[in-house]
Amino acid sequence: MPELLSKRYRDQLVTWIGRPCHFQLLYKISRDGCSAPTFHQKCDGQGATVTVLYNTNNTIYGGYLSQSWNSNYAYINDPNAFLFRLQYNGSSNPLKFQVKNAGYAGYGQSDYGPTFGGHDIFTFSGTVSPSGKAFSLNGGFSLGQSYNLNGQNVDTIANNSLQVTDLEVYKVIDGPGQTVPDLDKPWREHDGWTNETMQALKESLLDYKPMTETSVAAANILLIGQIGAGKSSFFNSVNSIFRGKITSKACSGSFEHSVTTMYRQYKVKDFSKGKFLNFRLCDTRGFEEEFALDAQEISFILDGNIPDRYQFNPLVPFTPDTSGYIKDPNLKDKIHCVAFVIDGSTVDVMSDKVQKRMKDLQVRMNHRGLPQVVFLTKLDKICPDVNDDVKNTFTSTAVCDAVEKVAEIMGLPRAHVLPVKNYESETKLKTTVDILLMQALQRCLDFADDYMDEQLDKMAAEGKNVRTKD
Ligand SMILES: Nc1nc2c(ncn2[C@@H]2O[C@H](COP(=O)(O)OP(=O)(O)OP(=O)(O)O)[C@@H](O)[C@H]2O)c(=O)[nH]1
Ligand SMILES: [Mg+2]
Repeated sequence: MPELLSKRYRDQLVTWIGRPCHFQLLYKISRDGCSAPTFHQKCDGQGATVTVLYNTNNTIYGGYLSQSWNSNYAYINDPNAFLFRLQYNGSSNPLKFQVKNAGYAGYGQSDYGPTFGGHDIFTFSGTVSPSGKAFSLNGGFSLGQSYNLNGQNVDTIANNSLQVTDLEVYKVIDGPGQTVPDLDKPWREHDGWTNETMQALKESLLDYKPMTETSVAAANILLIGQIGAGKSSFFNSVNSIFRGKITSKACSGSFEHSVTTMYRQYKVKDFSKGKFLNFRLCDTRGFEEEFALDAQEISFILDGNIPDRYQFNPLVPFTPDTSGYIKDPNLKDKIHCVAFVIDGSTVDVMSDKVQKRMKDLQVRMNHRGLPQVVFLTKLDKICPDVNDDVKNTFTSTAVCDAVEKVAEIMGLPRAHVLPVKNYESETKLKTTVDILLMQALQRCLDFADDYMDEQLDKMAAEGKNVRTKD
């Protein structure tokens, strides 16, 4: 069971403690059970310790004592003690709160978990069973009793929440320790954020061609999802990259009903080379809480029956009698990869209705063997660090959590959930934003290739000679 305290936060604690030291894990509720007797058995008499709580808001806070824990119903006198916050709502945001009543720095009682002040932080008493992955600790806060809060309060330090995924107690050992694995390392491998990476991605997309054995000139990627999720913005963003400046060809915005009412198979033109790229981004009407996209209509889109620029009409769904119906679509007309566009800032509040709607659509896609990915948008809204700099995407715990949650909801592997940040208020292109967008697109095209390959095999098995090679 891994230690959760990252290198960055260990370094911060060492700075605050003020002498070279390192940390050895003594007690961890997710490993040892959340039980006061166990805590005392493992931590009493161990000298200086640091207690760290990880709450479900992605906030990390706790306290340091230079004196040992005890089970004697006795306050611990410690002028060196301090409380701290390391991370707030997923973002690194360290603050230290020095003890003001040293005589009440900590409190040792056999039936209490770690307790600081009188009682600024009282973690739990007795035994607490986990519910799911979290523990609802049964203690309480009285922050400010024995520690100086410097204008902060229980909300800004701890979200007033003792709902934790873990609580760890580390022994503080003098002297530098062995190198700790860097937990700040990205949660997903990526190729870096340099201009060269960006150029390489651009080149590779410019060079992209669907497999030559197919008659398909351009891979079709369907953008689908709730209204306002950022489908049209995704096309605009990709288009901007190849245009060389921010453009907004597809209407985007926030309205009660879908801004996009027409099915559009957008092509992207590279202005430096004056050529079109070999993929199309197919923009659809967004679905709403009360308005379901007609599932049959989606099937027609997937199968290539619906023409470019078809005007959706919620009152009259598309049928084979609708003008423009493409009767015998072939592989080039079909969708080759589906990208669910999901607003990362609303993942936590996604209604059951919307989830069900997406599941229903997935059934149709699975039936066709269509690869599916998620473009997780509006990352800037879920993590202030990402808002500051998109470079922080793959080290942000908030983004990592959102990716995990979406993967679970959609029943897709985590690697299929691709975080992106669309251009929305920017006036200039940014290398980092370009990289994230193009990486997502590249993944989609890889999946589209796999799908086309599979279709060729299938047709070959059915006796249709479609491959020109092999
Ligand atoms: N902060 C932020 N805003 C975004 C992002 N992507 C899109 N938006 C904003 O979200 C709003 C909706 O975006 P659209 O691209 O119109 O969404 P859509 O999915 O096409 O919506 P419909 O066509 O109405 O179904 C716009 O105001 C965008 O500027 C993003 O990554 N970050
Ligand atoms: Mg739209």
